[in-house]
Amino acid sequence: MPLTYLALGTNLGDRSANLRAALEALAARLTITARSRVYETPPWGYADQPAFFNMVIAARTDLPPLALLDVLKSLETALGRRPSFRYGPRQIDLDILFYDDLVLDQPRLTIPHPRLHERAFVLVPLAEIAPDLVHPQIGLPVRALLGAVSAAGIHEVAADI
Ligand code: A4P
Ligand code: MG
Repeated sequence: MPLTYLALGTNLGDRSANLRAALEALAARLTITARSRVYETPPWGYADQPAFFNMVIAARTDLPPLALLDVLKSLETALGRRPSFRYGPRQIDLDILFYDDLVLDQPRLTIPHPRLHERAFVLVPLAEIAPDLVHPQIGLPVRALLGAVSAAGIHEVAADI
């Protein structure tokens, strides 16, 4: 079964509860094989919003990529996400980082996630569970991608999930 890596992010409401609910819903649809710890991270892209909780999971799935995206989008809605603006605050954000070593560029879905290598809030938790995973387009392992960004302000939290 294909192995996918997903990023979870939340900065509205009870952030631990949001992650807990997301993990429970994801576990009902996918086989989670690894999960990172939870990190509190300063907002990236649009600064005037609360800090995020971020984490990354690895999961096995039978769902092809677009069907997986549909599942994630419907989970976001079911978990209470309301429309916001680009890079703005959200109850829960579920992004596909990798899907095996697939490279895909479609209007609705780009894999690997096009901004993951710029984002310490993704690379810190990803490096915890997959430091040697090689980015199929960039050709570098996650630990090297992490070495090229600043992880300032990111710290692990003892989230109750
Ligand atoms: N889409 C394309 N590729 C993908 C992919 N690999 N995974 C499309 C998921 N979705 C993908 O996403 C918009 C559309 O992107 C989707 O409908 C899908 O068809 P969205 O989640 O609805 O909108 P968005 O999240 O506001 O836009 P975007 O550009 O995805 O924002 P990001 O990149 O998710 O950034 N700072 C910290 N510290 N932590 C965070 O988690 N998150 C964001 C959101 C900004 N700043 C942050 C964080
Ligand atoms: Mg998103």
